[in-house]
Amino acid sequence: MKVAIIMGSDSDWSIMEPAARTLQEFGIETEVTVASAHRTPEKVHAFASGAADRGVGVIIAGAGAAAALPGVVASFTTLPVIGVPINSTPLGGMDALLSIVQMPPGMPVATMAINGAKNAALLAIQILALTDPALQAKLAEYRRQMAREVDNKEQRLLNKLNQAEKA
Ligand code: RP5
Repeated sequence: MKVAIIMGSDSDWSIMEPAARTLQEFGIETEVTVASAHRTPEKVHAFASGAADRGVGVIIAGAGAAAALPGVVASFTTLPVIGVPINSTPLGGMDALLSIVQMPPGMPVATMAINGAKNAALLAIQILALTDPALQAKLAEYRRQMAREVDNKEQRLLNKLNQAEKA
């Protein structure tokens, strides 16, 4: 199954790109769309209502400002929708975070941290992995690699502290 990434503007791409890259790392087919809940509502409707038929399993929706996009997308599909609030206004992304997280009962959007596109991709992969053992194995290896990196960071810090002590 594919993952669809939709965002409110091309100006959101620098924040959403890590999601696309992470999905690519895991070999997940991805489609990318720019559409705005307020400025191109018909396009959003067509995107979301046709997503399941296009083979999409999870939708990642990023938007800044009065970020209606993830919620509106969710209203047109029963696919899981993961929202990424984007810091693109003087309010620092709090506007988008509150817009996305405060969905009414009955219409959930799984809301990530402000600019949390990478985690959106990982959550999408975890959802797809529920029915894909090969993907589960890749996720397990990803976690092991992450743990090795933390150990390396610790080692680098300890080395630095030891050197400072000797100096
Ligand atoms: C939101 O308004 C978009 O998601 C973007 O974060 C912000 C600014 O859009 P542009 O003016 O760059 O098109 O709808």
